[in-house]
Amino acid sequence: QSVPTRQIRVIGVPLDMGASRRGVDMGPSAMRVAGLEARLEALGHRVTDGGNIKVEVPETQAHGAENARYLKQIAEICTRTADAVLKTLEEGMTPLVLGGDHSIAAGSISGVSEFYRRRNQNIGVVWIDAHSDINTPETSPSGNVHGMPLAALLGLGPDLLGNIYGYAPKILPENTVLIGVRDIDAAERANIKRAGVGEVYTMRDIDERGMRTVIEEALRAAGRGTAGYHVSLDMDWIDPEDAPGVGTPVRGGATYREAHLAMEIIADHGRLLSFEMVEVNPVIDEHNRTADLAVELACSAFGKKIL
Ligand code: 4U7
Ligand code: MN
Ligand code: MN
Ligand code: MN
Repeated sequence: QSVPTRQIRVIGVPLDMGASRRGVDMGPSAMRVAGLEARLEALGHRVTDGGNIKVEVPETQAHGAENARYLKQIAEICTRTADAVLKTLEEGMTPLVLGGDHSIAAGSISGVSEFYRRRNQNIGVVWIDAHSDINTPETSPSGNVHGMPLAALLGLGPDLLGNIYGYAPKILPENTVLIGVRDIDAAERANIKRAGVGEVYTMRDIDERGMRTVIEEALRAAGRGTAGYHVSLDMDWIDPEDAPGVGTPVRGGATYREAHLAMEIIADHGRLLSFEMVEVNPVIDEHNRTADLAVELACSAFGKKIL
């Protein structure tokens, strides 16, 4: 089958300091073991692995303030990630970022945003997740930074994470869409309003209106007036039946086919600027099947067709 050929660079970010449950630092390895590079190359893409971003071992670090543990270290790792993503785009390649906990999105999206800012363009963000990840240190019930990246990118804070390259916000609320949410904290609801996030599609919206309608509408909002969009895929979006190996499982997620359909439609639209998959936790996975599903979904997002 022929899909538009891309040059893809894989960037691993083996970080788990943003989560309280350990193990998502092994996510990049699990997805590589599941055959990520070869399976994308089988579609006709040219894939190179850029290796992993340097991440300190948490046992060697002091976690700092309880309302945002490891924030300083995470901000540094996100800055390195942003630089790697920016460089990848400058070299004409599509970044494929492997997490790691979801705090890494503050880095990857800063890199994409900076590349297009230098060209006077904005980007959209398609955030696919059971959670809305829009807590600040002030509102977070856990102090886990992986619940904060969207707040940082939209300029609500924490500043250390939101101010990579010295400015905030990185993304516009009207071009930011949430898909698949089903577990939102009370304060996050207020933050979604305060930030003015364009469109939020809950699992109920997917149930009632169908995945096709929801994803088409979401992509339209993310793509309106932008260079295109970054897709941030938290594997806990998918139902734990099909994706048991995630840090924060929540019942009632997307089915196997709904997830593939969303990725297939993303590929059809052809406006994907960069892609990332996060929160795969091999410690609680079953024979690597969550990582394998992540690789399958990446293949669909990069143009794999059934027929
Ligand atoms: B993930 C939570 F309180 N909202 O802030 C929080 F429910 O990247 C969960 O989406 C965050 O997996 C989940 O800790 C972060 C909690
Ligand atoms: Mn290769
Ligand atoms: Mn998340
Ligand atoms: Mn999540």
